Amino acid sequence: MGTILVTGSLGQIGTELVPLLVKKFGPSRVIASDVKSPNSDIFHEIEYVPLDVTNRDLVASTLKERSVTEVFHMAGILSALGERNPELAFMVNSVGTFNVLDSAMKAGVNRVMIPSTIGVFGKDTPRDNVPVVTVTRPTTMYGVTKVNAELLSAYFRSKFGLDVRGVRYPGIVSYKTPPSAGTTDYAVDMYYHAVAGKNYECYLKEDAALPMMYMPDALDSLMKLYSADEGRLRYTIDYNISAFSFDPRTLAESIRKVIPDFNVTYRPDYRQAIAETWPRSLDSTDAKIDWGFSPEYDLDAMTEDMIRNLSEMHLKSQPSR
Ligand code: AKB
Repeated sequence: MGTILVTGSLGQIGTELVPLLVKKFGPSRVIASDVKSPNSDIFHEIEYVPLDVTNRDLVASTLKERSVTEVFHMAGILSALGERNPELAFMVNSVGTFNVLDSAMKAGVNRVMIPSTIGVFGKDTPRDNVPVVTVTRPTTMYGVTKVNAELLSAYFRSKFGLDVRGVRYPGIVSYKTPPSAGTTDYAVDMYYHAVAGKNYECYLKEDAALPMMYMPDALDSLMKLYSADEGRLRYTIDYNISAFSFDPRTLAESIRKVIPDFNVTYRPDYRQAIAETWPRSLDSTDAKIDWGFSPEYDLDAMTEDMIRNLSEMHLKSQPSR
């Protein structure tokens, strides 16, 4: 049994994926990495290596020297930051993904997991119930780099037999990392504000509906796909998955069922233009058929869980009297 390397361990998904892998496979098998150093001792049980995925030699030597057999390549620049810094998005998402795939193939890695995104879609894609195979002509740098990652993954799989798997994630809602660089992060931010007793000014329009999912379902899906029988997989990293769709107005209504006086105002910015190029809903049927995708949380169940967990975190962060 070899080593599992996680890139981007300090990001939204990486932060929760690493402990899950440690629980499942044991601390000796998991190595966490990120371009940044962790602030606290969050990975105390396991080895942490600094890893900039744009550094090809470093990626190659890390895989070889640590006898890596599986990679969860979670390092990535999200849509909003990608528009502010396109070169960084290209370097991390396109060059970084090539470095990981090429090094994995040369090091004889057994399996590489890479997340894709609804960002691969664009204005020419149908808006509703979008299938896996459709028009993918994005207009954001994030989308361009992620289409590139999808094509590279399919290339390494068909040309070299590298087992590469992944899903097109919708917006992911979670409470463990603060909202940061994504367009769908408004949803996380709305919960943070509601629990802190603050109103929220939303940067998307109230009717900007997008496909979404709660983090426990996002992680469960990734692990289901990881364990699936390779022979059943018809796609590479382009499996559509989504639990539900909502717009900011519907999310605010769901939050008001728990926090009745919560209020949201709307001031759309450049992120509204990004959201307008993404579908309202996805067809996840292929993921269900091929590897049993079955999300558990609906919108209100997610809201209850988010508010309970964020309230506990909020209470802990208050100075004691
Ligand atoms: C983003 O908003 O950039 C991401 C995504 C949908 O891939 N959450």
